[in-house]
Amino acid sequence: MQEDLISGRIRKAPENFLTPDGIKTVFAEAKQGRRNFIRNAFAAAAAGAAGTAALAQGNPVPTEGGDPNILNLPEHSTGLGQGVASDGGYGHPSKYEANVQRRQSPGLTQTTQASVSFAPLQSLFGIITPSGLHFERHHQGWWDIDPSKHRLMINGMVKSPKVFTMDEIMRLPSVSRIHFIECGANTAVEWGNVAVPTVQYTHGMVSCSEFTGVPLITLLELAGADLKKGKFVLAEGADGSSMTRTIPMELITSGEVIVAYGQNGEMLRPEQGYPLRLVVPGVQGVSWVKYLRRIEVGDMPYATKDEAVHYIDLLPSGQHRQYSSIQECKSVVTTPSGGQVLLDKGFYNITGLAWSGRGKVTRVDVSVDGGRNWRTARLEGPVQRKALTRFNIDWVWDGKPAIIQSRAMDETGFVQPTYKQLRAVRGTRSIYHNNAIQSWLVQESGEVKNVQVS
Ligand SMILES: Nc1nc2c(c(=O)[nH]1)N[C@H]1C(S)=C(S)[C@@H](COP(=O)(O)O)O[C@H]1N2
Ligand SMILES: [Mo]
Repeated sequence: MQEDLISGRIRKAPENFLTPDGIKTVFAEAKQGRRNFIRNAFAAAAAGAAGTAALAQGNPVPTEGGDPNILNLPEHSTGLGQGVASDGGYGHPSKYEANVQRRQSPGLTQTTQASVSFAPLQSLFGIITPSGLHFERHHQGWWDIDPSKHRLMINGMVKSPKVFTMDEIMRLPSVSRIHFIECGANTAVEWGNVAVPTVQYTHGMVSCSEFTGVPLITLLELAGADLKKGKFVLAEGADGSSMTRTIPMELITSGEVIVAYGQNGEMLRPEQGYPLRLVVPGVQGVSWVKYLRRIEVGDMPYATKDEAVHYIDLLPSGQHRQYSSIQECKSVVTTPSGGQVLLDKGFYNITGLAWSGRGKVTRVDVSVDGGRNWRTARLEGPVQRKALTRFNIDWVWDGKPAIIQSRAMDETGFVQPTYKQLRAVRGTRSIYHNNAIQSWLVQESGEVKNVQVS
């Protein structure tokens, strides 16, 4: 847990580049309310061995009070660097970024074969999730399927049922689009109360990629699907979970649903459904069937296990709501966020992510006083439909406790609800579709905590 908190520290602040021991010291100092650690650390280094070394090299600049890291020429400025492909022909992140990992949640039952990992949102920039950090949700484990043997069958209400090979699919006209995918259970553990410490675990079941593939409508037309009577399709995966989901035909005829093989410029990762997955923009993750092997055209919803008894919402009336699959407008501040530490008073860039399953995010407001006052954040463009949208806003921290929140709006006029508003409609016993406003408490020590404001 301690390690998780450390990995969630403020990016771009100097402590992010300290050794794990150094980070622990900063953490302890912040707890005691002392925030001058960095200055002390530099002073100590300058007065110590590093300072003397600089003088011994005949460096004319006095090092007293100076920073040896700028005064001394490091080995990488004087020696020969590594040659190409010495990393094995496929590049990896810097070893100094080893803490940036997808992780299992401390808020969920730990099993021997974990089925969920969370993306480290606190460490990511912009809107694209690096493929190796994409969250994972496997109902029956993941596979690395041989693409030469993978097939996609189109059957049901079609003139000529078809079986496609990967080669056949990849010859067809393709599109590339940036979309978010969010598991319907993202933020589920917060329904009752604050449950986990960091944004990785509260919101890390959302990711965003550029997907490349063939619009499903193209394949349906090739098979001569009956687009008048065919009101729904069933999508089926090739893994042992027999993942099956009903998709309404309107989403497909609009051209939005893609049979994707590409992710962020390369083939899908095995964890994301290599070699073929369904991309259903705006709809909860479970409908994005991985290892896609069959599409059946039908005239009514299929009521499969994954939609009749799973992925349903228990309402306060005791009734279950089915097929509530659109991911409504939502946002979260990723820095400062739970587990991070502000090292001193002064300027900070508050940054976060917003998204809506109904189209474009049009506005994000940010509060630093628990929702009493709001300022409108800057959206980093171009804002795309059904994609993560990055927002930023300036903030000068006065060193007093602050509660940071973000509230997103989308092009339908929907405003992200408070917990009070959400619970009034949904109660507290749901699992799925929690899009309430998230609050982070910045304490006087600079430590940031997950809290709920009703
Ligand atoms: N074939 C198959 N497709 C699947 C799943 C699965 O277990 N098997 N999990 C679903 C769920 S619940 C989610 S949230 C997303 C997760 O996608 P990811 O692992 O690429 O993040 O895939 C969906 N598609
Ligand atoms: Mo999911």
